[in-house]
Amino acid sequence: MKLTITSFALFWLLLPNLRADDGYRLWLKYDKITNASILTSYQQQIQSVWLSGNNPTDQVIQKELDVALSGLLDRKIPWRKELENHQLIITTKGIGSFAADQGLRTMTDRLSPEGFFIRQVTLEGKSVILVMGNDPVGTLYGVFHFLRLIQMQQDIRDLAIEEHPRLKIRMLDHWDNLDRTVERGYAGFSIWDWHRLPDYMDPRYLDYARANASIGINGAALTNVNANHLILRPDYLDKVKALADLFRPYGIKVYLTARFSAPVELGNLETADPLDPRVQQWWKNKVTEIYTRIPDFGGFLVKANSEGQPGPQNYHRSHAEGANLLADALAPHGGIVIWRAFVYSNETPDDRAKQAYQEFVPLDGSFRPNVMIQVKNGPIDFQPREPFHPLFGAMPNTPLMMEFQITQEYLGQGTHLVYLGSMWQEVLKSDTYAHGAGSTVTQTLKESPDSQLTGMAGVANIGTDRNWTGHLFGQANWYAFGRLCWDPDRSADAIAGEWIRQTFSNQSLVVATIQQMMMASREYCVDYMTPLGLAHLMATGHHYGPGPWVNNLSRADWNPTYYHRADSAGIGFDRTAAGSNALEQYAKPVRQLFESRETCPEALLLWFHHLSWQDRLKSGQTLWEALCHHYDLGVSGVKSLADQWVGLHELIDPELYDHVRMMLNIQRKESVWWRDASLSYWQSVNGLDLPAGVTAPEFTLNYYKSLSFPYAPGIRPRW
Ligand code: GCW
Repeated sequence: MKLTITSFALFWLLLPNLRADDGYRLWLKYDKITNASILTSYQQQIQSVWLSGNNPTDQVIQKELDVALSGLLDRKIPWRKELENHQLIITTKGIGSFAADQGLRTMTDRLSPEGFFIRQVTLEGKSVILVMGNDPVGTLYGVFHFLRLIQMQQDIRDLAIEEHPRLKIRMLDHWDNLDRTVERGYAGFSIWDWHRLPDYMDPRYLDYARANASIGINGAALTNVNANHLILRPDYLDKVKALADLFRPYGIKVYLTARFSAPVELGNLETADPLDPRVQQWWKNKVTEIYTRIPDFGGFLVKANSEGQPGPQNYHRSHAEGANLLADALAPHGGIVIWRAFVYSNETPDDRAKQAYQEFVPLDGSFRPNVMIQVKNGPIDFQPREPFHPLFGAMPNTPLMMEFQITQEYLGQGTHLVYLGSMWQEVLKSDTYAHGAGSTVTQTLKESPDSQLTGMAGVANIGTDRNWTGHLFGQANWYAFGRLCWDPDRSADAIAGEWIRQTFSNQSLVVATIQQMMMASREYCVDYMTPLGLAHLMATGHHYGPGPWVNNLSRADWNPTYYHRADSAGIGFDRTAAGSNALEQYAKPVRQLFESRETCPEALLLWFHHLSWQDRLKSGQTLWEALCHHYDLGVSGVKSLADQWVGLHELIDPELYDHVRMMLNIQRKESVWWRDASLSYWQSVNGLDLPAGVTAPEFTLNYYKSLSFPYAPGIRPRW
């Protein structure tokens, strides 16, 4: 018996390629290339590697290449420090003799921070592939780019690639609490094991850094914006330092969230007033304490005077005065403040969509030069679809940073396949007309008054789940976020293709099918949750399922009824001049486009307009018919995702296949739930029959209302 077990184990050990894939390796799998002719050709083209530097980043590069090349090429590639034919040369500008080579001079001169080139060149008569970075991290990025090409089985003959990031700050915001819960996290607990840090360094930290570096992410705010002052206590700073040290060779800077009231809570002062000299001194000392441990600390991310967080307004000071307090403390060390624009007041009865703009535009120009304002993609809150935030382009004297939400708080959380690349692209490509046609959101991000302060942040979807993101396709959103930060003009479709090839397979049927699934998925989600420009219809607290009927929350603008405004006559939020006039915050051409019902894209109709149920849309359908039709499209869309997936059964790793199949089954049921609950509610309001061909909801409205999910993951803690 004993013998049988041993030989069984041995059998599995000897056949590593048969091991099912649990998703842990993300898009860095490095499995042997199965196509024999491609494998042979790569083996011929990469016969040795020369790494010319030896700094900590080079050491990271060496390890990565060792694992990657021996996996992909199925043989150990020797390291040699002399020029050979068919060599892969990894070097950094200013190191070694390659940079001085006359023929390479122009290219080398052109390199910019974090940039790299990859070229097939002939040096001293030897044909080599040269990966050269402007700086060590640029070289690392070049190496990951090269490995991506191999993983995607691209032709590596005659390479002539030159890349540099279009945005400087490319960061993940973790909404991770010190007790390891993650606000809006659907992939288990926080990967930061604060209790055991700094002595126990979970190997995951390294894999986290590798994954981020592989897609160009260079910053991480480790803690929740609903902040805990304890992170600023010396023992916690030691823990943060351990992470910062580990991330440094990967080019990742650490940021922390600063709780505005920390001088009171931690410093025993009786005030946190930004104009009080004791408070200013406290922050200066605290920041020095941080930089003593972490010389390249990135800075603070702050949520202030928003949803109960303390802030300068507690002391009748402005957001600028609050941000500048921290900026002054950070400036001598080169740190920055990232101040969030996600504010809406308890007292203001005005349309919530208008409030951030009202608060921040008057402050344009009054922030210190090391302050960035972080603006959510839309004016409300990471909904399945929102128009772009009117702040983009409206604060020309202040660097604005995009904030996307990678974690799918409002888009099916941990169980729905929704590729966000296409949603982000839609926002980035929107024309703000801030300086005439062509001022896309991307353009406004690039045109920061300080060319060093451009950036994008994404609320992370990472947790302790073995596959990091809960739903395997959550990995695609992490990946796409990084790739879009690097180049916001890269197409979401192409990024999906890259991710699929590295995650599943290079077979064209697999790539084409999954690409199509991904690109369609977001619109399906919009259709079964919030079609035609509706928003914020999720149930209270968890935001998971439908709750369009909710109208009992303490604040009007937390209630779905506030957002849809449905009654027996019609539905939608009038944001034209006749209504809240939120449209006045957009440049004229945008305003005009949205103001007229004729030209307003149907996808945003009920965001900007209140319509009667019987109004006719362009299709000739009444609004009610169109709404029902969209819910159906969403539901049938998810069914088609599930069907397409089944078609890939034999072509995908069985464990990954099953994982996604089961998730799609949940999504299928829940899309029906969303449609049925929503339709029952709308019917209870408008008294209309369902149009012919629309399936009646399975249960009564009371049933949908009765559902409760007290333990749904990611619920924000009460404080
Ligand atoms: O989307 C809302 C979330 C809150 C979050 C807030 C914010 C961190 O429901 O959980 O708090 O946005 O962005 O600050």
